[in-house]
Amino acid sequence: MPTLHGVNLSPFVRKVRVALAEKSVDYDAVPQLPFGPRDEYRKISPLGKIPCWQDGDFNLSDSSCIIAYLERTHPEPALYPSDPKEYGRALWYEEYCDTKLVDTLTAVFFQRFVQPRFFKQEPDEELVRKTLSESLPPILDYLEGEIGDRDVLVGTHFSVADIAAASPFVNFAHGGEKVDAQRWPRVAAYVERIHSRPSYKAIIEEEMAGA
Ligand SMILES: N[C@@H](CCC(=O)N[C@@H](CS)C(=O)NCC(=O)O)C(=O)O
Repeated sequence: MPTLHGVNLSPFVRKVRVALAEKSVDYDAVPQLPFGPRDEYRKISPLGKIPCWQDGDFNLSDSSCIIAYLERTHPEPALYPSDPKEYGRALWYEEYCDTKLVDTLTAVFFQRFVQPRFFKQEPDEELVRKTLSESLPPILDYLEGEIGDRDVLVGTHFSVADIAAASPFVNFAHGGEKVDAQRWPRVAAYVERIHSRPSYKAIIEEEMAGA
């Protein structure tokens, strides 16, 4: 059985778990923590980061690489659009959400969830306030415009773009926040819609029970 190394709270590990659930792939989970001594782990994940996928002597790091690989090993249901432009857009949204959106939403998660639980530190509420009032609004403005009237980010089918966009909003919820539906109604409804899919719903419920 293949193995997924990582912890469920990671937005990148969650991306891979959702893709695996969508494609009904069985695997073992190894709870590899992202920080700490990792010399042994670096043998399979050279940057020391989670997630890492291991299948026999085949190892692959990085959520985007792992999901692209799974698309070839388990093509159904497709998580990438076949139209070239839609395919390009899906990759772009994945990149944008894995960087700008993750950095911003996990700043809140880190202060409110990680600091008290793992480092016995009070959250820096000034940093949270600045993130919510200054860093986040332009990102949500952008996503609000991109979603338009669609159910999903690209075309008409759920794709890797939606997996990547919805994942860090789970961390945002762990940080006690959600999208202001008055100001960003499309983003708020979109996140709720994607999180209601059976794949996401089961993973979120499991996380919330353990959180
Ligand atoms: N681009 C990578 C990012 C992975 C990543 O940054 N994972 C974090 C945990 S959420 C990590 O392992 N951090 C440890 C480190 O940066 O050394 C992916 O998509 O998998």
